[in-house]
Amino acid sequence: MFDCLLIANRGEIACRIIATAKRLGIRTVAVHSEADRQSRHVRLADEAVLIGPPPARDSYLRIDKIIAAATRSGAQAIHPGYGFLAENAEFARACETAGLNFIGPPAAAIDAMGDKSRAKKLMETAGVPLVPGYHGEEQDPELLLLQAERIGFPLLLKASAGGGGKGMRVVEAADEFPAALAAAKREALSAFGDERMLLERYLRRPRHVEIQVFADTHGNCVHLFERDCSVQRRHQKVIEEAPAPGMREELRQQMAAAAIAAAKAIAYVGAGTIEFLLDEDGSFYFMEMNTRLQVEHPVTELISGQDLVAWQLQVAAGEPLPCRQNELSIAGHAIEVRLYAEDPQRDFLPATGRLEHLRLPAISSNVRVDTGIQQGDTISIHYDPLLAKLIVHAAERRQALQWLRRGLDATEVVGLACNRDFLRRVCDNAEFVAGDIDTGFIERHRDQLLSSQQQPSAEQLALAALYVLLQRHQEAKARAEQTAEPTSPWNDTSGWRLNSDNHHRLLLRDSDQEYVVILHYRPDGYLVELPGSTFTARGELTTDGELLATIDGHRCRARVIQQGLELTLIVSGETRSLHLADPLYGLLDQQAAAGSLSAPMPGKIIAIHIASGARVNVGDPLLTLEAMKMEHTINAPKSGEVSEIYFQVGEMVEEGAQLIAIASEGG
Ligand code: MV4
Repeated sequence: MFDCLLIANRGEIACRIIATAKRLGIRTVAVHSEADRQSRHVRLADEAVLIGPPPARDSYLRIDKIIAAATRSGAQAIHPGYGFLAENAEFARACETAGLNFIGPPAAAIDAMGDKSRAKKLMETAGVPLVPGYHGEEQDPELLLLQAERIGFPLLLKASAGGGGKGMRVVEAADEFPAALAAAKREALSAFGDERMLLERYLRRPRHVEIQVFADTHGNCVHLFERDCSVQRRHQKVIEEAPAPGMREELRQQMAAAAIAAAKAIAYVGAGTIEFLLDEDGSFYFMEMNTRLQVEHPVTELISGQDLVAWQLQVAAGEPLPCRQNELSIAGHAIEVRLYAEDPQRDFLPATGRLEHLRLPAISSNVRVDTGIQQGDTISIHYDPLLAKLIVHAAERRQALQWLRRGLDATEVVGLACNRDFLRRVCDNAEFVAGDIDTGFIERHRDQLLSSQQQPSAEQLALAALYVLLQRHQEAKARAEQTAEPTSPWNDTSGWRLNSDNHHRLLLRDSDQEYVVILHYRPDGYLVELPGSTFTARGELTTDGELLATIDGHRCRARVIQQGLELTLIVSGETRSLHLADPLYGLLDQQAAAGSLSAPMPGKIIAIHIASGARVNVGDPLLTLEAMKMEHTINAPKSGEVSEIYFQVGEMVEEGAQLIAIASEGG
């Protein structure tokens, strides 16, 4: 086995590989760009080598720099992970030339499967079923029409140079074919510079089911069952699971046999995945073979109990496969979701920003989290927006789905948009819950899954307002404890008054409108007044900042992250952003008539801008209060003479304390 392994990747997969290498007692070397100096994979590795500026083409794709880093660090092997150079035959060859072990298949296998039409021909020879179609070189329109009529309709026109769903056009009937062919050729020529077409029978509601295979250098090849990856968006997998819902054992064996035949046809070594289209009638067809470890490999690991990265290292070191086929079996059900930095409300545009707050679910025997990020990281446009993979496992799919819901509820990302709420909604979709999934799932349920956020509920507004007041009192209490008389009634920040309806008005805004929330202090909490509804509320902030609240007798837990005046509320599967209008909002005009000004919240007087007896005009700064880690300057709500200043600089004031009296003009 190797003594030292260089991981030519970043993010969650680099961290994941390092974890297995450490477990096997292998020293690890990370490579990183300038942008990743402080990243998690660098921190976890035993050694790290800077290989260039942030752009991948100048760092993670620089074969020369990676090989040099491996040679210099004494690594005997390089693990490419997925993406970047993982399916780059030139990189595999460069490793071998440098005397380094490339943890992956032979370069020839990468080449063979990299060319889609060559791959199809190889599969056909190996007896792997292909979608009925035509993949020939002859492109005469007349011949293609004859081929189309042989294949039957509906028919799919695919650009040979296309891939990943690009350059596909459905033709419903023969009379549409000539025009559709001409249009498809034009599109392929402009998109790929190559107008060659292949024809296939169109499967209307296929599932994407893939088989994990593993081969060693001793002629052994096994499969580790299937994964269903049908829940995709624009050909990007979002949810993967194993085993495939409703998979019959006979069909599983047929697909697995075809996958192993495919691997043997190209003398495969290492971890590989054969992707199939599974039609509604149970027929399946080769789509493509991936010659790398896939993002979604954890669901296979959880149902088989195997560590596929350990298998990769053992096979690369010349050892035989750790298991024979009859020693592998399925235990339970696993589901993986990909937490992406992208904004579902903006057509999943990749999101960038700083992870101001990040909490990922606690790991357990049912919950696994593979991530390469940590709170405080900046997510840039340089790399794939995958933040983390949440993988759950349980005896039955229904239970796994329950763990997934709880895991997503416990996922908190503040500072940039992510697809958490979208994933959480999938978990409640009836078809998904029933396991009735196919590649058209997301498109079919787009409205439900992507509906723009409704107005905040009364409960959400109350929770946000409750948090603000509890946070203020917590800060004031902490400050009061630093004074000479922490128990003085003046330091009582509960805000409760005998014989007076002491209350607080907050103005909360979301992207569409404003909400005034009035909280009336009550002996056991608050009476919350919203337009059209009032209810009781009380709560407490736990030591780790969680809000435990009881709203009209309904007890719930919420997280509120405050950055300045921006509030992010995370409660029961939903993330809600609210803006807290200036705490002085509305107070000044209320108090103007009274001619006195009281403290809008507990705080410390840090500046007094006028002297007693001075004449002031509307808007003149009077004094500045420090509260909630911010400075709030109180300006004159009316013209007049300052008749009384009740406090001095440095004094603590409680909420509601009278600060200044202004005698109106003319007495
Ligand atoms: C198909 C198909 C239906 N019929 N081929 C999309 C990209 C590439 N993976 C192959 N794809 C498809 N090929 C025939 N004959 C439907 C798709 C397809 C799809 C396949 C797998 C996963 C997601 C998909 C989303 C849309 C369309």
